[in-house]
Amino acid sequence: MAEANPTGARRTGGPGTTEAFDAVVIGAGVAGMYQVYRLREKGFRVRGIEAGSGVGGTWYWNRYPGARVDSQAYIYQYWFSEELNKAWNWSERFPAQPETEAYLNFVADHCDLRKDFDFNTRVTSARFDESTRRWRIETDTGETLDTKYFITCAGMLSAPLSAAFAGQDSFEGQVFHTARWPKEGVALAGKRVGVVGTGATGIQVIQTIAGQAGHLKVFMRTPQYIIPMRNPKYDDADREAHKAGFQAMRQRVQRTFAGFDYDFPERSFHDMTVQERRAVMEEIWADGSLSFWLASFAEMFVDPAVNEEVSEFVREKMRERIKDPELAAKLIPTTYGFGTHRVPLETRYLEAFLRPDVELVDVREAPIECIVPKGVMTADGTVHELDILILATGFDAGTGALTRIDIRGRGGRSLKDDWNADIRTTMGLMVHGYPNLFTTAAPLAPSAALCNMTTCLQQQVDWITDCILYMESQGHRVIEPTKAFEDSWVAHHDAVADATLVTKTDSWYMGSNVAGKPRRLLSYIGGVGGYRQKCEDVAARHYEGFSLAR
Ligand code: NA7
Repeated sequence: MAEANPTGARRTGGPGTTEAFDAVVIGAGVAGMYQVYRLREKGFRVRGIEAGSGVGGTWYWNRYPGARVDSQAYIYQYWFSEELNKAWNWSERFPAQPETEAYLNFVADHCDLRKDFDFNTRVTSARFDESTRRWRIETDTGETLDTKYFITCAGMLSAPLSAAFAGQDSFEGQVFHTARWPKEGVALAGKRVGVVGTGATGIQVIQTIAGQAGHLKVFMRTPQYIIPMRNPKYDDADREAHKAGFQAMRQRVQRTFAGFDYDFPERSFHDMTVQERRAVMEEIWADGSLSFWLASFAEMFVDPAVNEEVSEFVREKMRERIKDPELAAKLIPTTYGFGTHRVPLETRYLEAFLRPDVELVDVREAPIECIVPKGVMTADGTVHELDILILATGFDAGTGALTRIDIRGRGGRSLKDDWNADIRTTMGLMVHGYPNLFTTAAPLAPSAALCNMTTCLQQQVDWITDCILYMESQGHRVIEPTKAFEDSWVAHHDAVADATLVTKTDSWYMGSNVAGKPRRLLSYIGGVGGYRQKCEDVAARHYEGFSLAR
Protein backbone atom coordinates (compact mmCIF):
# COMPACT_ATOMS: atom_id res chain seq x y z
CA MET A 1 0.00 0.00 0.00
CA ALA A 2 1.23 3.49 -0.77
CA GLU A 3 2.38 5.55 2.18
CA ALA A 4 1.82 9.24 2.74
CA ASN A 5 3.93 11.87 1.05
CA PRO A 6 6.20 9.48 -0.79
CA THR A 7 8.53 12.32 -1.66
CA GLY A 8 8.80 13.25 1.99
CA ALA A 9 8.13 16.87 1.06
CA ARG A 10 6.02 18.95 3.43
CA ARG A 11 4.00 21.69 1.91
CA THR A 12 3.28 23.69 5.02
CA GLY A 13 5.99 25.72 6.60
CA GLY A 14 6.48 23.47 9.64
CA PRO A 15 6.18 24.11 13.37
CA GLY A 16 5.64 27.70 14.38
CA THR A 17 4.60 28.87 10.92
CA THR A 18 1.28 30.10 9.59
CA GLU A 19 0.11 29.44 6.08
CA ALA A 20 -3.00 30.80 4.36
CA PHE A 21 -5.53 28.73 2.43
CA ASP A 22 -8.91 29.14 0.86
CA ALA A 23 -10.07 25.91 2.45
CA VAL A 24 -8.80 23.43 4.99
CA VAL A 25 -10.35 19.95 5.02
CA ILE A 26 -10.07 17.46 7.87
CA GLY A 27 -9.83 13.84 6.80
CA ALA A 28 -8.56 11.75 3.90
CA GLY A 29 -11.45 9.32 3.78
CA VAL A 30 -14.16 9.03 1.15
CA ALA A 31 -15.46 12.57 1.78
CA GLY A 32 -12.16 14.38 2.44
CA MET A 33 -10.46 13.05 -0.66
CA TYR A 34 -13.36 14.11 -2.84
CA GLN A 35 -13.68 17.50 -1.15
CA VAL A 36 -10.00 18.30 -1.64
CA TYR A 37 -10.23 17.14 -5.25
CA ARG A 38 -13.31 19.23 -6.05
CA LEU A 39 -11.95 22.45 -4.57
CA ARG A 40 -8.50 21.97 -6.06
CA GLU A 41 -10.00 21.37 -9.51
CA LYS A 42 -11.89 24.66 -9.14
CA GLY A 43 -8.63 26.44 -8.50
CA PHE A 44 -8.86 26.91 -4.74
CA ARG A 45 -5.82 26.71 -2.51
CA VAL A 46 -6.84 23.76 -0.34
CA ARG A 47 -5.08 21.66 2.26
CA GLY A 48 -6.20 18.36 3.73
CA ILE A 49 -5.15 17.30 7.23
CA GLU A 50 -5.19 13.61 8.10
CA ALA A 51 -4.23 11.91 11.38
CA GLY A 52 -3.38 8.61 9.71
CA SER A 53 -0.30 7.97 7.59
CA GLY A 54 -2.35 7.25 4.48
CA VAL A 55 -5.70 7.78 2.79
CA GLY A 56 -8.81 5.70 3.41
CA GLY A 57 -10.47 7.06 6.55
CA THR A 58 -12.67 4.28 7.93
CA TRP A 59 -10.87 1.84 5.63
CA TYR A 60 -7.50 3.00 6.87
CA TRP A 61 -8.31 2.72 10.57
CA ASN A 62 -10.58 -0.32 10.72
CA ARG A 63 -8.19 -3.10 9.73
CA TYR A 64 -9.40 -5.60 12.33
CA PRO A 65 -9.83 -9.27 11.30
CA GLY A 66 -12.92 -9.66 9.13
CA ALA A 67 -13.50 -5.96 8.41
CA ARG A 68 -15.69 -5.81 5.33
CA VAL A 69 -18.04 -3.36 3.66
CA ASP A 70 -21.82 -3.98 3.94
CA SER A 71 -22.70 -2.03 0.76
CA GLN A 72 -22.28 -3.77 -2.57
CA ALA A 73 -18.99 -2.85 -4.24
CA TYR A 74 -20.64 -1.47 -7.36
CA ILE A 75 -22.36 1.24 -5.31
CA TYR A 76 -19.66 1.81 -2.69
CA GLN A 77 -17.59 3.94 -5.02
CA TYR A 78 -17.03 7.41 -6.40
CA TRP A 79 -19.51 8.62 -8.94
CA PHE A 80 -17.71 11.72 -10.18
CA SER A 81 -15.53 9.91 -12.69
CA GLU A 82 -16.54 7.10 -15.01
CA GLU A 83 -12.88 6.75 -15.84
CA LEU A 84 -12.19 5.64 -12.26
CA ASN A 85 -15.04 3.18 -12.49
CA LYS A 86 -13.72 1.70 -15.72
CA ALA A 87 -10.20 1.35 -14.39
CA TRP A 88 -11.05 -0.48 -11.17
CA ASN A 89 -12.15 -4.12 -10.84
CA TRP A 90 -13.86 -5.39 -7.70
CA SER A 91 -13.29 -9.03 -6.83
CA GLU A 92 -16.52 -9.70 -4.97
CA ARG A 93 -19.84 -8.22 -3.94
CA PHE A 94 -18.85 -7.17 -0.40
CA PRO A 95 -15.09 -6.61 -0.43
CA ALA A 96 -12.91 -6.90 2.64
CA GLN A 97 -11.06 -3.94 4.13
CA PRO A 98 -7.76 -4.39 2.24
CA GLU A 99 -9.55 -4.18 -1.12
CA THR A 100 -11.57 -1.11 -0.16
CA GLU A 101 -8.46 0.57 1.21
CA ALA A 102 -6.62 -0.33 -2.01
CA TYR A 103 -9.44 1.25 -4.05
CA LEU A 104 -9.15 4.51 -2.13
CA ASN A 105 -5.38 4.46 -2.62
CA PHE A 106 -5.96 3.89 -6.33
CA VAL A 107 -8.22 6.97 -6.42
CA ALA A 108 -5.61 8.99 -4.52
CA ASP A 109 -2.98 7.96 -7.06
CA HIS A 110 -5.20 8.53 -10.06
CA CYS A 111 -6.22 12.02 -8.90
CA ASP A 112 -2.78 12.82 -7.45
CA LEU A 113 -4.32 13.67 -4.09
CA ARG A 114 -1.56 12.88 -1.60
CA LYS A 115 0.35 16.05 -2.39
CA ASP A 116 -2.57 18.09 -1.04
CA PHE A 117 -2.68 16.37 2.35
CA ASP A 118 -0.59 16.59 5.48
CA PHE A 119 -0.60 13.09 6.95
CA ASN A 120 0.29 12.04 10.50
CA THR A 121 -1.19 15.38 11.55
CA ARG A 122 -4.15 15.99 13.80
CA VAL A 123 -6.14 19.21 14.07
CA THR A 124 -6.20 20.15 17.73
CA SER A 125 -8.14 23.43 17.63
CA ALA A 126 -9.96 25.73 15.24
CA ARG A 127 -11.08 29.23 16.10
CA PHE A 128 -13.20 31.62 14.03
CA ASP A 129 -11.57 35.04 14.18
CA GLU A 130 -14.35 37.62 13.95
CA SER A 131 -12.00 40.44 13.02
CA THR A 132 -10.60 38.70 9.94
CA ARG A 133 -13.65 36.47 9.48
CA ARG A 134 -11.34 33.53 8.90
CA TRP A 135 -10.55 30.30 10.73
CA ARG A 136 -7.26 29.73 12.53
CA ILE A 137 -6.52 26.04 12.73
CA GLU A 138 -3.81 24.51 14.87
CA THR A 139 -2.30 21.06 14.51
CA ASP A 140 -0.40 18.73 16.80
CA THR A 141 2.67 19.29 14.64
CA GLY A 142 2.74 22.92 15.73
CA GLU A 143 1.46 24.49 12.53
CA THR A 144 -1.20 27.14 12.16
CA LEU A 145 -3.39 27.28 9.09
CA ASP A 146 -5.35 30.39 8.28
CA THR A 147 -8.33 29.69 6.08
CA LYS A 148 -11.55 31.16 4.80
CA TYR A 149 -13.47 27.88 4.70
CA PHE A 150 -13.12 25.05 7.21
CA ILE A 151 -14.60 21.74 6.11
CA THR A 152 -14.80 18.67 8.31
CA CYS A 153 -14.75 15.29 6.62
CA ALA A 154 -13.78 13.57 9.83
CA GLY A 155 -16.19 10.65 9.59
CA MET A 156 -19.20 9.72 11.68
CA LEU A 157 -17.59 6.63 13.23
CA SER A 158 -14.03 7.77 13.81
CA ALA A 159 -13.87 8.57 17.53
CA PRO A 160 -13.42 5.11 19.07
CA LEU A 161 -14.65 4.32 22.57
CA SER A 162 -11.35 2.73 23.45
CA ALA A 163 -11.14 3.61 27.13
CA ALA A 164 -14.14 1.41 27.79
CA PHE A 165 -13.41 0.03 31.25
CA ALA A 166 -11.74 0.96 34.51
CA GLY A 167 -8.45 -0.77 35.04
CA GLN A 168 -7.58 -1.29 31.37
CA ASP A 169 -4.03 -0.07 32.01
CA SER A 170 -3.50 -2.73 34.64
CA PHE A 171 -4.09 -5.56 32.16
CA GLU A 172 -1.01 -7.75 31.75
CA GLY A 173 -2.06 -8.85 28.27
CA GLN A 174 -2.71 -6.76 25.16
CA VAL A 175 -5.79 -4.56 24.55
CA PHE A 176 -6.88 -3.42 21.09
CA HIS A 177 -9.83 -1.35 19.99
CA THR A 178 -10.96 -2.62 16.59
CA ALA A 179 -10.57 0.84 15.02
CA ARG A 180 -6.94 1.00 16.10
CA TRP A 181 -5.89 -2.45 14.96
CA PRO A 182 -2.13 -2.62 14.29
CA LYS A 183 -1.09 -2.70 10.65
CA GLU A 184 1.22 -5.61 11.33
CA GLY A 185 -1.69 -7.65 12.72
CA VAL A 186 -1.98 -9.47 16.04
CA ALA A 187 -0.93 -13.09 16.64
CA LEU A 188 -3.99 -14.84 18.04
CA ALA A 189 -3.02 -18.51 17.62
CA GLY A 190 -3.04 -20.38 20.88
CA LYS A 191 -4.08 -17.27 22.83
CA ARG A 192 -7.00 -16.74 25.20
CA VAL A 193 -8.83 -13.94 23.43
CA GLY A 194 -11.81 -11.92 24.66
CA VAL A 195 -14.08 -9.80 22.46
CA VAL A 196 -16.36 -7.20 24.05
CA GLY A 197 -19.20 -6.13 21.79
CA THR A 198 -21.48 -7.74 19.24
CA GLY A 199 -22.27 -4.80 16.99
CA ALA A 200 -21.49 -4.91 13.26
CA THR A 201 -17.79 -4.83 14.11
CA GLY A 202 -17.80 -7.44 16.87
CA ILE A 203 -19.74 -9.83 14.65
CA GLN A 204 -17.17 -9.54 11.86
CA VAL A 205 -14.34 -10.11 14.33
CA ILE A 206 -15.98 -13.06 16.08
CA GLN A 207 -16.92 -14.97 12.94
CA THR A 208 -13.39 -14.45 11.59
CA ILE A 209 -11.22 -15.29 14.59
CA ALA A 210 -13.28 -18.21 15.92
CA GLY A 211 -10.93 -21.10 15.28
CA GLN A 212 -7.88 -18.84 14.96
CA ALA A 213 -7.63 -17.99 18.64
CA GLY A 214 -6.76 -20.73 21.11
CA HIS A 215 -9.92 -19.93 23.05
CA LEU A 216 -12.40 -17.15 22.38
CA LYS A 217 -14.70 -15.57 24.96
CA VAL A 218 -17.40 -13.28 23.63
CA PHE A 219 -18.77 -10.77 26.12
CA MET A 220 -22.25 -9.96 24.84
CA ARG A 221 -24.68 -7.46 26.33
CA THR A 222 -27.20 -7.03 23.52
CA PRO A 223 -27.87 -9.79 20.98
CA GLN A 224 -28.26 -8.78 17.35
CA TYR A 225 -30.66 -9.51 14.56
CA ILE A 226 -28.51 -10.51 11.62
CA ILE A 227 -28.80 -11.10 7.88
CA PRO A 228 -26.60 -13.74 6.25
CA MET A 229 -24.38 -12.08 3.66
CA ARG A 230 -24.40 -13.47 0.14
CA ASN A 231 -21.00 -12.60 -1.21
CA PRO A 232 -20.34 -14.09 -4.63
CA LYS A 233 -17.04 -13.50 -6.39
CA TYR A 234 -17.35 -11.32 -9.47
CA ASP A 235 -16.20 -12.49 -12.86
CA ASP A 236 -15.48 -10.34 -15.92
CA ALA A 237 -19.09 -10.54 -17.09
CA ASP A 238 -20.35 -9.21 -13.73
CA ARG A 239 -17.85 -6.39 -13.80
CA GLU A 240 -18.71 -5.47 -17.37
CA ALA A 241 -22.40 -5.38 -16.51
CA HIS A 242 -21.75 -3.08 -13.55
CA LYS A 243 -19.60 -0.79 -15.66
CA ALA A 244 -22.21 -0.64 -18.39
CA GLY A 245 -24.77 0.38 -15.78
CA PHE A 246 -22.63 3.09 -14.21
CA GLN A 247 -24.58 6.15 -15.39
CA ALA A 248 -27.98 4.68 -14.57
CA MET A 249 -26.79 3.53 -11.14
CA ARG A 250 -25.24 6.92 -10.41
CA GLN A 251 -28.66 8.51 -10.95
CA ARG A 252 -30.56 5.84 -9.09
CA VAL A 253 -28.66 5.81 -5.77
CA GLN A 254 -29.20 9.54 -5.36
CA ARG A 255 -32.96 9.20 -5.04
CA THR A 256 -33.55 6.03 -3.00
CA PHE A 257 -34.33 5.88 0.73
CA ALA A 258 -30.84 4.90 1.85
CA GLY A 259 -28.56 5.67 -1.10
CA PHE A 260 -28.46 2.04 -2.21
CA ASP A 261 -29.66 0.70 -5.56
CA TYR A 262 -32.60 -1.03 -3.91
CA ASP A 263 -35.52 0.83 -2.36
CA PHE A 264 -38.85 0.29 -0.62
CA PRO A 265 -41.42 -0.80 -3.17
CA GLU A 266 -44.82 0.84 -3.50
CA ARG A 267 -46.71 -2.22 -2.21
CA SER A 268 -48.31 -2.00 1.20
CA PHE A 269 -47.67 -4.59 3.89
CA HIS A 270 -51.32 -4.50 4.89
CA ASP A 271 -52.61 -5.20 1.38
CA MET A 272 -50.89 -8.57 1.37
CA THR A 273 -51.85 -11.83 3.03
CA VAL A 274 -49.56 -13.34 5.63
CA GLN A 275 -48.49 -15.93 3.04
CA GLU A 276 -47.74 -13.26 0.46
CA ARG A 277 -45.70 -11.31 2.97
CA ARG A 278 -43.83 -14.43 3.92
CA ALA A 279 -43.01 -15.11 0.27
CA VAL A 280 -41.73 -11.56 -0.16
CA MET A 281 -39.59 -11.81 2.95
CA GLU A 282 -38.13 -15.15 1.83
CA GLU A 283 -37.24 -13.69 -1.53
CA ILE A 284 -35.54 -10.59 -0.16
CA TRP A 285 -33.84 -12.58 2.60
CA ALA A 286 -32.23 -14.75 -0.08
CA ASP A 287 -30.59 -11.66 -1.59
CA GLY A 288 -28.22 -11.65 1.39
CA SER A 289 -27.84 -7.88 1.57
CA LEU A 290 -29.19 -5.00 3.62
CA SER A 291 -32.19 -4.90 1.25
CA PHE A 292 -34.11 -7.03 3.75
CA TRP A 293 -33.85 -4.03 6.08
CA LEU A 294 -33.82 -1.03 3.75
CA ALA A 295 -35.98 -2.21 0.86
CA SER A 296 -38.57 -4.64 2.17
CA PHE A 297 -41.45 -3.08 4.12
CA ALA A 298 -41.12 0.60 5.06
CA GLU A 299 -43.92 0.08 7.59
CA MET A 300 -41.54 -1.88 9.81
CA PHE A 301 -39.99 1.43 10.89
CA VAL A 302 -43.24 2.91 12.14
CA ASP A 303 -45.78 0.17 12.86
CA PRO A 304 -45.04 -2.07 15.87
CA ALA A 305 -47.18 -4.93 14.51
CA VAL A 306 -45.36 -4.94 11.17
CA ASN A 307 -42.05 -4.69 12.94
CA GLU A 308 -42.92 -7.66 15.15
CA GLU A 309 -43.88 -9.82 12.16
CA VAL A 310 -40.59 -9.03 10.42
CA SER A 311 -38.65 -9.49 13.67
CA GLU A 312 -40.25 -12.89 14.22
CA PHE A 313 -39.33 -13.94 10.68
CA VAL A 314 -35.70 -13.13 11.44
CA ARG A 315 -35.82 -14.85 14.82
CA GLU A 316 -37.13 -17.99 13.09
CA LYS A 317 -34.25 -17.85 10.65
CA MET A 318 -31.85 -17.60 13.58
CA ARG A 319 -33.54 -20.44 15.51
CA GLU A 320 -33.10 -22.74 12.51
CA ARG A 321 -29.36 -22.29 12.92
CA ILE A 322 -29.14 -22.52 16.71
CA LYS A 323 -30.88 -25.67 17.88
CA ASP A 324 -29.67 -25.42 21.50
CA PRO A 325 -32.55 -23.56 23.21
CA GLU A 326 -30.37 -22.08 25.93
CA LEU A 327 -27.90 -20.65 23.42
CA ALA A 328 -30.75 -19.49 21.18
CA ALA A 329 -32.35 -17.63 24.08
CA LYS A 330 -29.12 -15.73 24.57
CA LEU A 331 -28.31 -15.00 20.92
CA ILE A 332 -31.75 -14.12 19.56
CA PRO A 333 -33.04 -10.63 20.37
CA THR A 334 -36.48 -10.17 21.86
CA THR A 335 -36.35 -6.82 23.65
CA TYR A 336 -36.27 -4.52 20.62
CA GLY A 337 -37.50 -4.61 17.05
CA PHE A 338 -35.63 -5.65 13.94
CA GLY A 339 -34.04 -2.75 12.09
CA THR A 340 -34.41 -0.22 14.88
CA HIS A 341 -30.65 -0.09 15.02
CA ARG A 342 -27.93 -1.08 12.57
CA VAL A 343 -28.46 -4.57 11.16
CA PRO A 344 -25.18 -6.37 10.48
CA LEU A 345 -24.55 -8.77 7.64
CA GLU A 346 -22.75 -11.90 8.76
CA THR A 347 -21.22 -15.16 7.63
CA ARG A 348 -21.53 -18.12 9.99
CA TYR A 349 -21.51 -15.80 13.00
CA LEU A 350 -24.06 -17.87 14.89
CA GLU A 351 -22.22 -21.10 14.11
CA ALA A 352 -19.09 -19.69 15.78
CA PHE A 353 -20.85 -20.21 19.12
CA LEU A 354 -21.29 -23.92 18.41
CA ARG A 355 -17.51 -24.43 18.44
CA PRO A 356 -15.99 -25.97 21.58
CA ASP A 357 -13.30 -23.27 21.65
CA VAL A 358 -15.81 -20.37 21.66
CA GLU A 359 -17.65 -19.35 24.82
CA LEU A 360 -20.48 -16.86 25.18
CA VAL A 361 -20.45 -14.75 28.33
CA ASP A 362 -23.79 -13.05 28.71
CA VAL A 363 -22.97 -9.78 30.46
CA ARG A 364 -26.60 -8.80 30.81
CA GLU A 365 -26.66 -11.06 33.86
CA ALA A 366 -23.30 -10.02 35.29
CA PRO A 367 -21.98 -6.82 33.66
CA ILE A 368 -18.30 -6.23 33.12
CA GLU A 369 -17.10 -4.40 36.19
CA CYS A 370 -13.48 -3.68 35.34
CA ILE A 371 -10.31 -4.99 33.81
CA VAL A 372 -7.84 -6.59 36.20
CA PRO A 373 -4.26 -7.70 35.50
CA LYS A 374 -5.34 -11.20 34.49
CA GLY A 375 -8.43 -10.32 32.44
CA VAL A 376 -12.04 -9.18 32.62
CA MET A 377 -13.87 -9.10 35.93
CA THR A 378 -17.66 -9.38 35.87
CA ALA A 379 -20.10 -8.33 38.56
CA ASP A 380 -20.44 -11.87 39.89
CA GLY A 381 -16.77 -11.71 40.90
CA THR A 382 -15.54 -14.01 38.10
CA VAL A 383 -12.21 -13.11 36.54
CA HIS A 384 -12.17 -14.23 32.90
CA GLU A 385 -8.48 -14.76 32.29
CA LEU A 386 -7.24 -13.54 28.92
CA ASP A 387 -4.08 -12.88 26.93
CA ILE A 388 -5.70 -10.49 24.45
CA LEU A 389 -8.75 -8.27 24.88
CA ILE A 390 -10.45 -6.92 21.75
CA LEU A 391 -12.74 -3.94 22.29
CA ALA A 392 -15.44 -3.88 19.63
CA THR A 393 -17.13 -1.26 21.77
CA GLY A 394 -17.98 1.23 19.05
CA PHE A 395 -17.67 4.97 18.68
CA ASP A 396 -18.78 8.35 19.91
CA ALA A 397 -20.69 8.58 16.65
CA GLY A 398 -21.49 11.68 14.63
CA THR A 399 -20.27 14.21 17.18
CA GLY A 400 -17.12 12.66 18.68
CA ALA A 401 -14.81 13.41 15.78
CA LEU A 402 -15.51 17.14 16.19
CA THR A 403 -16.00 17.44 19.95
CA ARG A 404 -12.53 15.93 20.40
CA ILE A 405 -11.21 19.08 18.67
CA ASP A 406 -11.47 22.47 20.38
CA ILE A 407 -13.69 24.22 17.81
CA ARG A 408 -14.69 27.79 18.64
CA GLY A 409 -17.20 29.81 16.67
CA ARG A 410 -18.58 33.32 17.07
CA GLY A 411 -18.01 34.83 20.51
CA GLY A 412 -15.71 31.96 21.43
CA ARG A 413 -18.61 29.50 21.69
CA SER A 414 -17.48 25.91 21.87
CA LEU A 415 -18.93 23.22 19.62
CA LYS A 416 -18.18 20.66 22.30
CA ASP A 417 -20.18 22.61 24.88
CA ASP A 418 -22.99 23.29 22.43
CA TRP A 419 -23.29 19.64 21.41
CA ASN A 420 -22.92 18.44 24.98
CA ALA A 421 -26.07 20.43 25.71
CA ASP A 422 -28.01 19.67 22.52
CA ILE A 423 -26.94 18.14 19.20
CA ARG A 424 -28.06 20.56 16.50
CA THR A 425 -27.02 21.29 12.94
CA THR A 426 -28.54 22.80 9.83
CA MET A 427 -29.11 19.83 7.51
CA GLY A 428 -25.91 18.31 8.84
CA LEU A 429 -24.04 20.79 6.66
CA MET A 430 -23.46 23.81 8.90
CA VAL A 431 -24.03 24.88 12.51
CA HIS A 432 -25.49 28.20 13.63
CA GLY A 433 -22.78 30.19 15.41
CA TYR A 434 -19.95 28.71 13.33
CA PRO A 435 -19.63 30.76 10.12
CA ASN A 436 -17.89 29.18 7.13
CA LEU A 437 -17.65 25.83 8.91
CA PHE A 438 -19.03 23.08 6.69
CA THR A 439 -19.56 19.54 7.94
CA THR A 440 -20.00 16.13 6.30
CA ALA A 441 -21.16 12.96 8.10
CA ALA A 442 -22.39 15.18 10.91
CA PRO A 443 -25.64 14.74 12.85
CA LEU A 444 -29.08 15.43 11.35
CA ALA A 445 -28.28 14.33 7.81
CA PRO A 446 -28.63 10.83 6.32
CA SER A 447 -24.84 10.63 6.13
CA ALA A 448 -24.72 10.38 9.92
CA ALA A 449 -25.81 6.73 9.63
CA LEU A 450 -28.70 5.80 7.39
CA CYS A 451 -27.01 5.77 4.05
CA ASN A 452 -24.68 4.04 1.66
CA MET A 453 -21.91 6.37 2.70
CA THR A 454 -20.36 7.02 -0.69
CA THR A 455 -23.71 8.27 -2.01
CA CYS A 456 -24.34 10.67 0.84
CA LEU A 457 -20.84 11.97 1.32
CA GLN A 458 -20.45 12.88 -2.33
CA GLN A 459 -23.79 14.67 -2.28
CA GLN A 460 -22.70 16.74 0.72
CA VAL A 461 -19.31 17.54 -0.79
CA ASP A 462 -21.02 18.67 -4.00
CA TRP A 463 -23.44 20.87 -2.05
CA ILE A 464 -20.59 22.44 -0.07
CA THR A 465 -18.53 23.01 -3.21
CA ASP A 466 -21.46 24.61 -5.01
CA CYS A 467 -22.11 26.82 -2.00
CA ILE A 468 -18.51 27.99 -1.92
CA LEU A 469 -18.58 28.67 -5.66
CA TYR A 470 -21.75 30.71 -5.19
CA MET A 471 -20.17 32.68 -2.34
CA GLU A 472 -17.14 33.47 -4.45
CA SER A 473 -19.21 34.43 -7.47
CA GLN A 474 -21.22 36.87 -5.34
CA GLY A 475 -18.20 38.25 -3.48
CA HIS A 476 -19.45 36.99 -0.10
CA ARG A 477 -17.01 36.42 2.72
CA VAL A 478 -19.20 34.73 5.30
CA ILE A 479 -22.10 32.29 5.35
CA GLU A 480 -23.92 31.03 8.42
CA PRO A 481 -27.30 29.35 8.92
CA THR A 482 -29.81 31.53 10.73
CA LYS A 483 -31.05 30.36 14.11
CA ALA A 484 -34.59 30.28 12.78
CA PHE A 485 -33.69 28.01 9.88
CA GLU A 486 -31.67 25.72 12.11
CA ASP A 487 -34.59 25.55 14.55
CA SER A 488 -36.90 24.57 11.73
CA TRP A 489 -34.53 21.86 10.47
CA VAL A 490 -34.09 20.40 13.96
CA ALA A 491 -37.87 20.41 14.47
CA HIS A 492 -38.45 18.72 11.10
CA HIS A 493 -35.71 16.16 11.82
CA ASP A 494 -37.21 15.34 15.23
CA ALA A 495 -40.74 15.08 13.86
CA VAL A 496 -39.64 12.58 11.22
CA ALA A 497 -37.51 10.67 13.74
CA ASP A 498 -40.12 10.55 16.47
CA ALA A 499 -42.63 8.95 14.14
CA THR A 500 -40.34 5.91 13.88
CA LEU A 501 -39.49 3.04 16.21
CA VAL A 502 -35.78 3.76 15.80
CA THR A 503 -35.97 6.40 18.52
CA LYS A 504 -37.31 3.77 20.96
CA THR A 505 -34.23 1.54 20.80
CA ASP A 506 -30.94 2.32 22.51
CA SER A 507 -27.90 2.29 20.22
CA TRP A 508 -25.25 4.58 18.81
CA TYR A 509 -27.95 5.83 16.41
CA MET A 510 -29.49 7.58 19.43
CA GLY A 511 -26.20 8.47 21.12
CA SER A 512 -27.16 6.28 24.06
CA ASN A 513 -23.91 4.32 23.92
CA VAL A 514 -22.07 7.35 25.36
CA ALA A 515 -22.89 8.34 28.93
CA GLY A 516 -24.39 11.82 29.14
CA LYS A 517 -24.72 12.33 25.37
CA PRO A 518 -27.94 14.19 24.53
CA ARG A 519 -30.50 11.79 23.11
CA ARG A 520 -31.46 12.48 19.52
CA LEU A 521 -31.52 10.31 16.40
CA LEU A 522 -28.19 11.22 14.82
CA SER A 523 -29.24 10.47 11.28
CA TYR A 524 -31.98 12.18 9.32
CA ILE A 525 -34.51 9.45 8.53
CA GLY A 526 -36.55 11.28 5.89
CA GLY A 527 -34.68 9.45 3.13
CA VAL A 528 -31.66 10.21 1.00
CA GLY A 529 -33.69 11.29 -2.03
CA GLY A 530 -35.89 13.63 0.00
CA TYR A 531 -32.90 15.10 1.81
CA ARG A 532 -31.08 15.73 -1.46
CA GLN A 533 -34.12 17.53 -2.83
CA LYS A 534 -34.29 19.77 0.24
CA CYS A 535 -30.59 20.60 -0.10
CA GLU A 536 -31.06 21.38 -3.79
CA ASP A 537 -34.05 23.61 -3.00
CA VAL A 538 -32.02 25.63 -0.49
CA ALA A 539 -29.28 26.20 -3.06
CA ALA A 540 -31.77 27.03 -5.82
CA ARG A 541 -33.27 29.72 -3.56
CA HIS A 542 -29.78 31.26 -3.15
CA TYR A 543 -29.20 29.70 0.26
CA GLU A 544 -32.46 30.68 1.81
CA GLY A 545 -32.17 30.24 5.57
CA PHE A 546 -28.53 31.27 5.60
CA SER A 547 -27.16 34.75 6.14
CA LEU A 548 -24.49 35.76 3.69
CA ALA A 549 -22.26 38.78 4.15
CA ARG A 550 -19.61 40.55 2.11
P1 NA7 B 1 -21.62 -0.62 18.06
O1 NA7 B 1 -22.64 -0.99 17.07
O2 NA7 B 1 -21.83 0.60 18.86
O3 NA7 B 1 -21.43 -1.88 19.02
C1 NA7 B 1 -20.69 -1.79 20.22
C2 NA7 B 1 -20.85 -3.07 20.97
O4 NA7 B 1 -20.10 -3.00 22.17
C3 NA7 B 1 -22.30 -3.34 21.36
O5 NA7 B 1 -22.54 -4.73 21.28
C4 NA7 B 1 -22.31 -2.87 22.82
O6 NA7 B 1 -23.32 -3.46 23.59
C5 NA7 B 1 -20.95 -3.33 23.25
N1 NA7 B 1 -20.51 -2.66 24.46
C6 NA7 B 1 -20.15 -1.38 24.59
N2 NA7 B 1 -19.84 -1.11 25.87
C7 NA7 B 1 -20.04 -2.26 26.56
C8 NA7 B 1 -19.91 -2.64 27.91
N3 NA7 B 1 -19.52 -1.75 28.84
N4 NA7 B 1 -20.19 -3.90 28.26
C9 NA7 B 1 -20.58 -4.80 27.34
N5 NA7 B 1 -20.73 -4.52 26.03
C10 NA7 B 1 -20.46 -3.25 25.65
O7 NA7 B 1 -20.18 -0.46 17.38
P2 NA7 B 1 -19.58 -1.24 16.12
O8 NA7 B 1 -18.16 -0.85 16.02
O9 NA7 B 1 -19.91 -2.67 16.17
O10 NA7 B 1 -20.39 -0.68 14.92
C11 NA7 B 1 -20.45 0.72 14.66
C12 NA7 B 1 -20.81 0.91 13.23
O11 NA7 B 1 -19.65 0.74 12.42
C13 NA7 B 1 -21.79 -0.08 12.68
O12 NA7 B 1 -23.08 0.20 13.04
C14 NA7 B 1 -21.52 0.02 11.21
O13 NA7 B 1 -22.23 1.12 10.67
C15 NA7 B 1 -20.05 0.27 11.13
P3 NA7 B 1 -24.77 -2.70 23.73
O14 NA7 B 1 -25.40 -2.85 22.38
O15 NA7 B 1 -24.46 -1.27 24.07
O16 NA7 B 1 -25.45 -3.41 24.82
